[in-house]
Amino acid sequence: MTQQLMRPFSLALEFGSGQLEPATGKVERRLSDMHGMYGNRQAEDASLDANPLIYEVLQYDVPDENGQLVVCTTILQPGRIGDEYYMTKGHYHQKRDAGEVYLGLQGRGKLVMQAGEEFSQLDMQPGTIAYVPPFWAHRTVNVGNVPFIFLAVYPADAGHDYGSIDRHGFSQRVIERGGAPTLVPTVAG
Ligand code: S6P
Ligand code: ZN
Repeated sequence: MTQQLMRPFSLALEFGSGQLEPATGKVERRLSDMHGMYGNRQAEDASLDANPLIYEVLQYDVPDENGQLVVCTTILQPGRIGDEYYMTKGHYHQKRDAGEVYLGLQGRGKLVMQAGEEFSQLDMQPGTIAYVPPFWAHRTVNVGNVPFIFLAVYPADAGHDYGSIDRHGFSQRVIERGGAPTLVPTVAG
């Protein structure tokens, strides 16, 4: 049960930049925060000196209690490591039965998801509402030339399990082939 009575609040969202006002939390992930996640290790090493900003998450913090909902935006930059598009780390929710809703605000992305042997990918653009059902690991990929920005809403007690993705990854990667995003099976090792 929710412990404290929260006051209702509203936030101002700028669609073009993903800025939330007010925001109380910000996560920044650079290439060095995603070691080993891209398929081409040489290309990763070559980009590490510049250590580009890959994405930011802005949110308004609420207590991580049952019943509370987190609202946040992700701003995923355009770019590639080798031929693989910039992407988020990806995670399962620690509480596996917690789902999530994404709303595309700007740019073009893919939402790749995996549940055991099952794999799914959805195209996202401004106005796309994507549903991440319980039990699916999820990662977003920027397949366009401008920042891919989306809003997410999820249970505040969901938690994030990055370890399983670190160890096993997703079964498919999104790479640029002949100028177009293409899904290819992840090569083991
Ligand atoms: C949280 C939600 C998103 C991601 C964000 C960054 O449940 O799915 O806000 O946290 O897109 O991705 P990641 O995989 O680094 O948390
Ligand atoms: Zn999530």
